[in-house]
Order: sequence, then structure tokens, then C-alpha cells
Amino acid sequence: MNTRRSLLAALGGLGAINLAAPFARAASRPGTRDQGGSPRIRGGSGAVVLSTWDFGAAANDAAFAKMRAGGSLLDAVEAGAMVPEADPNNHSVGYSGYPDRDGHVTLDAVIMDDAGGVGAVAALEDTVHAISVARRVMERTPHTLLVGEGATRFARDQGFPQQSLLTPESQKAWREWLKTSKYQPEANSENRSTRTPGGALDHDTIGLLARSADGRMAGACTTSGMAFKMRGRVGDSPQVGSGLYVEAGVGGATSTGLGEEVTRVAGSARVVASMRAGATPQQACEEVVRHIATLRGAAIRGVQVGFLALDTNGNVGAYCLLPGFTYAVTDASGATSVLKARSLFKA
Ligand code: SD4
Repeated sequence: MNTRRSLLAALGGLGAINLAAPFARAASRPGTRDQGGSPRIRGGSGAVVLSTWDFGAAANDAAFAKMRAGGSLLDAVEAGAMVPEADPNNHSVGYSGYPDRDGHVTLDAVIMDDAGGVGAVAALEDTVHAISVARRVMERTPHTLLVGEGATRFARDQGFPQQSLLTPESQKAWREWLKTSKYQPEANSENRSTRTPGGALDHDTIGLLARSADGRMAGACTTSGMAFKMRGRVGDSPQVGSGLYVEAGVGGATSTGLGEEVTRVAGSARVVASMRAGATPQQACEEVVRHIATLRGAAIRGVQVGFLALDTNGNVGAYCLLPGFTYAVTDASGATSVLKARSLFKA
């Protein structure tokens, strides 16, 4: 485990102020203070791992350790994604995820490299490691996406153990929610260490991007999606170009937040397209967030959407609609920092 961690607040965007506020567990780290522009973590010539939310720090560590041990980029992003998938205290990804409104935990995941390799599953059930099933789709089928019953059957055929993902805690939260059955997405629920059982609906994800020292890229994205969603709902996360996109010679992007708002604009593909056209990762994330805000107007009031981007030179971008989106960056030395993304709106 990496011991050097810091969170630097880098609030900015339209009229917001810059600030540097160390997180509780963080030790401040010289040389990474926000300078009113893009995040200053850069991989230089080394490996970089980037992931959504503060819980991405542990995932980054696992991914980086895998690379250090000689694993491939796909091994690394898979290993990283498996950390929150197995975490019983994380109700947004994998085991113990909050269920759909009928009480079924359903998982969405995608994995992608920069050589056209893509595998994804959507509405997968009874399987902890959706990201590993997605990788099997990529490596052992002629397809890119399996859904629902077919995805679950494929997981069994591939030897993934059948396991109920609904924990007593998640079930309790669902029963509380049933009392009102009110659907109201809540921004940044991932950052709450204590959740109100049955409170407003959560939406959560981990998206990871990794770059090797020679500038190759891969990414992964896995989630239990929007809590108490309609049965059969699939978010942005497993959809290539929405929740994740990686392109050789350019870079990659991943998204978090209310998936419908990302899917509508093929958000991650759009971030990468901006980078291909010459934007920095930061400029590209900002362009897409602004596009969503312009397109949707009042419809996205109170809604969180965030993007991370990493280019093949190791430059990082992060931007979101609302304050509170955090992300984790591991640089070439293996040091992990947790940072706060700048946002378009103040609240
Ligand atoms: C979804 N985008 O299913 C995912 C959830 C998420 O932060 O990212 N929440 O809509």
C-alpha cells in the first residue's frame, strides 16, 4: 500500500475560488498545489493510474502494484476495479451494491485497451467481479457486450462463482427506500462515509485509466449503477464511448455521475475526440461538461456528472458539473494523491 497521499482542493470553474484544503487522512504534498488551471500531477515518462472518487486510491494502489509486478495494463485496471467490487462497505460497486427497485443488485462494467479490445457486461447478477467477466467477454467471445441473463449465464460458464450481492445493509436501505419509492438522484453520494439508509438515490462508479511508461493506455469502469433504478436500466458505465473510451496515441476518458446525461452525448468518446483535436485533457473534460450544461439547461440542475481524462503523455484532466467530485492519481513514483476536481457550478 502506498503511504503518501494527499488531497488538494482545486475548486475553480465559473467564478469559483481556488483553495487548498487537506483531507482528513491526507498529508500535504509539496509541488502539487493548484495553480488555477489543470491538475499538476503528471506522469512524465512513467506509468500513471487515474481513477474516480476517493475510494479510487486503494484501487490505484492495486493497479500500480500489478504494473510493477510486470502485469499488463489490462491486468492493472482489472486489479484496480476489483478492489471496490469486493468491498462490502462500498454500496456503489460490486458486492453490497444497492439493488434496483425490485431488490436485485445488477452490475455494469467495461474494460478497454488501445488496440481495439473491448469487453463489457450490463445488468449482470450474482457475480462479484463484473470487470473480470467483461474481460472474458473481450478475450473469449467474438462480442463486445453481454447483458442480463446471458451475461450471468456466461459468468457461470466461465467459472465465476455464483454469489448473492445483496447484503443485509443494502437490503435495509432498499426497504427504507420502498417506503417512499421516490427517485431523486443525489450528487456525490460516493463521498459520504455515512449514508442515510433509504435516503435519496445514489449513483456511483469507479472508472480507471492507466498509462504505461511507453505511452500505451487501458481503462476499466465498473458500477452497480443508480441505486433503486428501474429493472433493466443500464447506465453509461458499460457503454463504450460513454463510461469509458481509450484511443492509441491520444489517451482515455471515463465518467461518473448520472449516466443518462453522459450517454446522451457519448461523453467519454467526446472527451477523447477533443483531445485528438488538440485539447489538453483538462480542456477536453471542460468542453464536454459545458456542452452537457448547455444542452440540458435546467434539466441538469442538482445533477452531478464528472469526467477524468489522461493523455498518452501522462497529463491529467478532471472536471464536473457540481463541486465534490474527487479522484485519485498515482504518479510514476507510485505516490497516490486524492484531488478535488474543479466544477462548472458552485452548487
Ligand atoms: C450510472 N454513471 O450508472 C453510473 C453511476 C455513477 O457516480 O457513476 N455514479 O449512471
